[in-house]
Amino acid sequence: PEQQYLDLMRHIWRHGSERVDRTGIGTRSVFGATLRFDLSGGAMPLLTTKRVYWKTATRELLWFLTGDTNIRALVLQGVGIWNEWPHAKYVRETGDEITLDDFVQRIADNEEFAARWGDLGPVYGKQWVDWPTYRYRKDGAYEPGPGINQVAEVVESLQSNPGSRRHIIEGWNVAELDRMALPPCHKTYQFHVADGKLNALLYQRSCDVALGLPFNLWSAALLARMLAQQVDLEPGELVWMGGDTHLYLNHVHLIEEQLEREPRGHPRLELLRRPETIFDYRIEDFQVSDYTPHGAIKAPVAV
Ligand code: THF
Repeated sequence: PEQQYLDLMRHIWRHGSERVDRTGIGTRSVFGATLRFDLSGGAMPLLTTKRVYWKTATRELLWFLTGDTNIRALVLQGVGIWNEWPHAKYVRETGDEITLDDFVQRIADNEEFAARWGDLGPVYGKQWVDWPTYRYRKDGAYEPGPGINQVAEVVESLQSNPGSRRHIIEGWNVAELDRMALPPCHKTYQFHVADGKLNALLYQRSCDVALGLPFNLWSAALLARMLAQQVDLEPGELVWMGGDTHLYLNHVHLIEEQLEREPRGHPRLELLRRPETIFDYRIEDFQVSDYTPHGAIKAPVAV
């Protein structure tokens, strides 16, 4: 299964179109790609050709499920993957040339500072569990309505109407894109029940194959596992689809090193507890076994 990832990486590196992207770094890119992973028996799309920090990705997913969009909660858990965006915004808007490390320290130490500068806007967490609504009054004016918890609704629909073709969690709230630090990359999740199994599909509009995709695959599979547990289904297949699927040119050392490596075994995930709801999982509930990856490969994230 990991070979699919390596093949995609190799294909983009060899045949992708070179283009200048939003970040100015430059990418090689293909448009449209699909990967499929069997999740049965506890199998997970956790790459072994480099160490993937699955606990970091798990903490991020649990953070999404709380509805939080401020990086402080992640920072306090030692998770740094969202720090670059608020830091860049802070420097841009204040002219204060503070380093990333100092900025992050201030987010941790100062709750008020974090409230002012640590928020990413209405990104994944907000849209997943509290998608804003409005309702029309009799006079034709409209007013705010109750938020929609898409995740809770999918749990409910998987239970009450498993055959539905509408088990969807959507991050792409068109009306709010301009307030997000970054419009969602992993924007649409769809779930599907067949033969007692829960299948999941993730559509990602834009994908950083070297740095982001290992996280995105893990998180999508993890969400599928959690949902399956909550609704008493066996995990089925994860289908991943990418729109602009790219490699950053400054990831060349990572790409060349990783493509030399051979996959090592088949990591598995066990859920140690069955929490009351999809919102009650904790990091200790997840146990990975048979994971003996090659070493991590550091690379800078494009902001
Ligand atoms: N923007 C870009 N350019 N790439 C992305 O992968 C990406 N994301 C999120 C939003 N915008 C993105 C942020 N997610 C890492 C991993 C995921 C991220 C951002 C950064 C990262 O640096 N990973 C390193 C270190 C991990 C660690 O320090 O814990 C790694 O080696 O995996 C994709 O959704």
